[in-house]
Amino acid sequence: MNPEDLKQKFESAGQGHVFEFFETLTDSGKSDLLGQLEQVDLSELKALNDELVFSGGKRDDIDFSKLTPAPYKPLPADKISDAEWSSAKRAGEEAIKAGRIAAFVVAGGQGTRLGFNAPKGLYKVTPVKHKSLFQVFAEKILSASRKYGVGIPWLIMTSHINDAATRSFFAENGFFGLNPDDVIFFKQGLMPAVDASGKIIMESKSKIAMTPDGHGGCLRAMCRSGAIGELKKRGIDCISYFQVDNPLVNIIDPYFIGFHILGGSEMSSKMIPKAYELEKVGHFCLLDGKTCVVEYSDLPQEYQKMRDENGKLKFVSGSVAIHVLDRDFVERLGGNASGSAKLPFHRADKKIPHIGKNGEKITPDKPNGIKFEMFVFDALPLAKSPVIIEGFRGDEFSPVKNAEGVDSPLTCKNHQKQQAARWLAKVGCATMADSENVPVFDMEISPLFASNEEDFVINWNALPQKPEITDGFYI
Ligand code: UD2
Repeated sequence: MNPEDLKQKFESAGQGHVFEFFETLTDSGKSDLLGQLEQVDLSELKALNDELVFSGGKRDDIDFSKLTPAPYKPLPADKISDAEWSSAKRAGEEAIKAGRIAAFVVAGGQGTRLGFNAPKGLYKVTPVKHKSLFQVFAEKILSASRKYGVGIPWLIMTSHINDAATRSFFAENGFFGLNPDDVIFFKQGLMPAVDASGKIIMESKSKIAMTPDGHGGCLRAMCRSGAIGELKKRGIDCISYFQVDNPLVNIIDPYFIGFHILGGSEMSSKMIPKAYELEKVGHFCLLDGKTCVVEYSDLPQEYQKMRDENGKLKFVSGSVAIHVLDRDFVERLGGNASGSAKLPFHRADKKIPHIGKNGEKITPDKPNGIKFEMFVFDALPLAKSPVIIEGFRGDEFSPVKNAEGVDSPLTCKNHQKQQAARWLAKVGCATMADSENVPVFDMEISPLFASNEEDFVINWNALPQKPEITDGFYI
């Protein structure tokens, strides 16, 4: 677009200040700024300002008293002998073998909260071999691909901050044995950040402040980037979604995929009973007959702590960000089809570096700006027949989020050791544990040996000679 027209457009939208330093810029500065401005959807921004900035942006649209817990399929005592769970497994395995499944990780974040200044997926998490999160996921996918004799593409959503470093990491590590053609990277979208009066923040004279559009941005990024088209070409119709911070995730889970398919669901989720009242996870609820997730930060504490008549937590279903999404559903929500519902945005108040009146750089020490993010779980109320199944925490969820305390590298390492000890106990190998029930030995089971308990038992029993279990045990 011609610069004058663009300027006119921004002025009419009350955002003309982005051109304040335009005449002082070099030719390349001018073209950088114009290129950025062309990407901004001013009518979307106006709607977001009206809804989230001028109104304060609180979720007062929810009538919490109308919330009820969402129904889910509880875990049976034994999945293998349960008729419903085993028929789901059969359906899931059929779909995997038929090449209908892709894995998908949202990995736009950095490891900043861990004091690790790189893409979070590079963070080393395993107890013995110190494998990175990405290596663990790659090996889980490779192991499923070998087991079912089928290629399983892996979509990786990066952000403008970590895309190059993520791609180099995979290249330097030979894609951890995966076929590079099956690893599909794409970048998530960006949204302009605004100040309290809804004005776009200038990061420098030639740059507006743009921030990632949240993990919910993956729906439109999958469409824009061509990743969805690639899946279609390969005959894939189910996408197994997970977060980069959870090495315990069971990425290719035939039970989960089977329940999704048999339930005719467009989006399915795993629930894990909350470990404690105020655990920082979303809550699966029903609101006006629709399944939804209400984030811990939106749900008043009295509801997070509420007990039923048996003294059990009423809103017990924790959302741990593990979903299966239908490809057509992603395309409907993330594509350009007019008339189809889109994900809502949420507001997050952040410290955003910017320039002052004379173009000087300012690094704020308290939140000065507002970023707009979408959350993937907001797709649930828009999905046909959503299915929720219970997962077992010890085999599904131990995120690495904080440098210390809960959800830290130490708790995650301990959970991996406990998982290994549990699986070993199933084959009759006892291991010693401390008073907190954490194995005293460091031990690690490679996903390439087995990435779930059932496979572990089969593969262990098939070993002609069983290895000795000592400190540093690795199989
Ligand atoms: C998320 C969920 C929470 C619970 C918890 C489980 C939200 C708002 N909350 O909390 O309900 O399920 O996870 O661990 O999601 N990401 C991107 N791009 C973005 C933002 C995030 O790729 O713009 C990725 C990020 O790399 C990570 C995931 O999304 O894999 C979760 O992001 P987070 O760490 O901000 O979410 P958290 O821990 O607040």
